[in-house]
Amino acid sequence: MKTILKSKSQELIIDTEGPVVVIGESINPTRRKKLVETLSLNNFELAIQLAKSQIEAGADVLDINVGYPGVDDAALLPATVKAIQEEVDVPLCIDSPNPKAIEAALKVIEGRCLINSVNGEEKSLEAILPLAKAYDAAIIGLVMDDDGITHDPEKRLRIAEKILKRAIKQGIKEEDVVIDPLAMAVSADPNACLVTLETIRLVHEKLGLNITQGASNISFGLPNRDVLNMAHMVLSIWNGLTCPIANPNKITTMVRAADLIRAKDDYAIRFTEHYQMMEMMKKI
Ligand code: THG
Repeated sequence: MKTILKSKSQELIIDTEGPVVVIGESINPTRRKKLVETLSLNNFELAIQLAKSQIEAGADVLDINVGYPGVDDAALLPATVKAIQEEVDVPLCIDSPNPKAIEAALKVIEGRCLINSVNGEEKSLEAILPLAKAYDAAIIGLVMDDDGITHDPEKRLRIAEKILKRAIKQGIKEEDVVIDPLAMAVSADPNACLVTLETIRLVHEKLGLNITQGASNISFGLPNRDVLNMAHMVLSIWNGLTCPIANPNKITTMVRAADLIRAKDDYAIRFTEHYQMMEMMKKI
């Protein structure tokens, strides 16, 4: 299955049989006070700098989230998208729970983006799916619904099937639905990662869709988070994860290694190129 995203002049294919695609997470005010300060003044310098540095570190797509308390994201999200599109040429993933902000951003998107996200709740399906169709965007489907978050992988698969069915009914192609299996903190529930890994395996095997997930959610509240996140990412990739939302500085080297090991990088071209790029960056 291939999900095609586009920027101004580039086309990116997220392929369930191909190498992993990295969605850069860093343009997100979560614990980034400086980003909140600058964005609240409509100053996009830091956001643009984060965009460029993530691409240098290996990000193929950029997640754009401007959600902080009190923000008018229906105004700020499109403004941020426009500012970033003027400076970089990679596909974007617009990340907001507010359908008005999503639509405002879709109006200014150049190319073909990923909407982050719809979920299995009726109000979300009714508000977001028509936007994905109207603006020809791909869409991330979070496997939660009006009953909340289930810890049963089979039930999470059912929600993924419901989102897929409703998307197809809306006229969206199945390859444009990317599933997020939900990654919860393993400090809160010892089985949290197993539930996510089994959900990934089921969605990959039964639906064959591209799969994303936040790379750092599972380690919340624990020490040595990067190692924990990396271990979970490797296992997730083996089960069918294809486009994680992550800090590219932390994940790209591992992703290139995992691709090489899975025979998704003939003659180690991407693995070697990334290594050489990182060595060169160290010298700058
Ligand atoms: N699924 C989907 N969308 C998502 C998430 C998901 N969007 C938001 C989030 N989860 C993924 N994005 C982030 C962004 C920043 C951080 C965590 C998740 C974060 N950043 C720390 C900081 O910036 O200080 C540093 C973390 C790090 O560098 O590893 O915590 O799950 N569909």
